[in-house]
Amino acid sequence: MTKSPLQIARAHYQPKLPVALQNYVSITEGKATESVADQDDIKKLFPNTYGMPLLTFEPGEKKNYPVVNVGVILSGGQAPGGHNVISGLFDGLKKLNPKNKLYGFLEGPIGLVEHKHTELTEKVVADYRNTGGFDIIGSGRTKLEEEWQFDKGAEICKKLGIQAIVIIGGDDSNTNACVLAEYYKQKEIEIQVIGCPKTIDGDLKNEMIETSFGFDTACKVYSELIGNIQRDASSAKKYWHFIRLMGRSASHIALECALQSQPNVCLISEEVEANNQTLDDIVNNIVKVIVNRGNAGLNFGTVLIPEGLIEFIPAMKKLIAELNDMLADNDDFNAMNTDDERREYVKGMLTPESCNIYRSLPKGIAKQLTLDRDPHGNIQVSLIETEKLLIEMVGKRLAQMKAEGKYKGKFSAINHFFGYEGRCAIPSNFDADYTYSLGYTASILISEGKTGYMSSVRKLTEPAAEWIAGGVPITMMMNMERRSGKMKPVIQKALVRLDGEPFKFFAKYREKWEDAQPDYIYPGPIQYFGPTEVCDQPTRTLLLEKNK
Ligand code: FBP
Repeated sequence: MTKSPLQIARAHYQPKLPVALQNYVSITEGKATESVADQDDIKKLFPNTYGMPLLTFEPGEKKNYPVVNVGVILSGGQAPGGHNVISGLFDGLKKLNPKNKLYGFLEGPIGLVEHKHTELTEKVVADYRNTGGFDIIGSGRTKLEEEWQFDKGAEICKKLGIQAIVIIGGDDSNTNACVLAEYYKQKEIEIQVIGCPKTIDGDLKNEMIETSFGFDTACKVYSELIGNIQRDASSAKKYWHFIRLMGRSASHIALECALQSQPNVCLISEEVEANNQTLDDIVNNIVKVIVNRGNAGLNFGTVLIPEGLIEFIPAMKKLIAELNDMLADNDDFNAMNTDDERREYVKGMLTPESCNIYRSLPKGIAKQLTLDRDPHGNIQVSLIETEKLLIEMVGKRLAQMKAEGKYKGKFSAINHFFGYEGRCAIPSNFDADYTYSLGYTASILISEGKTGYMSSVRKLTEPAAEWIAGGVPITMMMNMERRSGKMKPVIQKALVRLDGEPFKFFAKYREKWEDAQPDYIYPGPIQYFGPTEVCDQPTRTLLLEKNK
């Protein structure tokens, strides 16, 4: 494989580890835990893995661990650092017992079910250290939820002598990891299951999981691009850039990018919902900023849009919920041949209120709302082009104002969608170190015989040596939610908190950023080598959350 000079240099980067992981570990057990909500239901559904204690690692004495074979799965969307979770897991396992073996299941959870696997040796892992992507074993979105799938998984584990599986995934994949751990325990099948918090969306976080990996790098990549666009906009002075950012339901990515680049407008879905805003309200707010800037002769600017926005406009949310229930396993709908046929069917099934909204949407957007759900029953918001919808609506409103003599400026807009550009970037030092530590932590949880835990590394705004590693029972993060028309136990998604410090900081300064004189920041590309204040900074979100 031909490599760039940066790739070659990065291959030699030695990720920083917390002190407790630098040698042998002793484990401190905390108190019994409870789920974040719906305790009775969750306890009933997870009788064998509910209530386990929090685990904290501290430096300890050398121990002799029995040999263990482990299988690892990358699940869901790519996130920078996945390869380093595997490197950390591999190095940890080899250190704890050189006879330990690591297998990778290929193309996501389906690899476990369909028995597609490969052994991950030092030679294989070496090529992927500190690199972006999930290509070492591939990823996929197959949902692991049926007992026959668990049994197929147990079959291949038995064949390969695998006693533990590590699932690297987001909230849904870790929910499934917990269900799998519970099932194997209940059936007395000796396979442990450990989860690892991955997702660029940043919505898998709580008291014990400060951030999911990949969020740092992805936001830095998008912020660089936004900064570059802002510099172009203020040079050419002729375009408004409407930039939709990945992040699924949560607006963490949009908010973090706003903190890093200071755009003229950034919408936060959670605020839209809290203020019961309509699509018209959102359009009016954007128009107000464009008119103010236009009146000052500044016919350019940036608008950041979280990709999940549409789901948070209350009336749209109701429409989407009705569509989700209607389209779950709907063979009639799936068998229809034309868009018109599907449109008529949908209109006939919706409540009158939702039907009116559905009819008012441009046909393209209405169709995007009915595209296939992902295997977890979520609408695929990455496929809904909200930025184009907003450009169209804002453009119409401004044209009307112009015709009425209320606006004299110009409006020319360009749409962007940033998502895939950042998901496989070379991990920042933060993500490279964090993921390596998460993988290493998983190797210890396994060797200590734990199951149903998520690997956790905390105190992340401190230097890596001071980070605290350990394990969090996955049941602790769960609550009951409606999915595909049924109540299910799932890990609670962390949305942007309007009373949280990152949002409060943004809300304090955003009017200034709207102003005639832009206060843009141009963050530039991620730096891997150089002064620590340039190379090792975590996200602004994390720093503000920790009052730094
Ligand atoms: P995960 O939740 O699996 O980490 O995926 C995150 C994400 O990048 C979202 O931001 C985005 O909506 C989605 O994946 C896109 O999915 P796909 O990769 O299937 O197009």
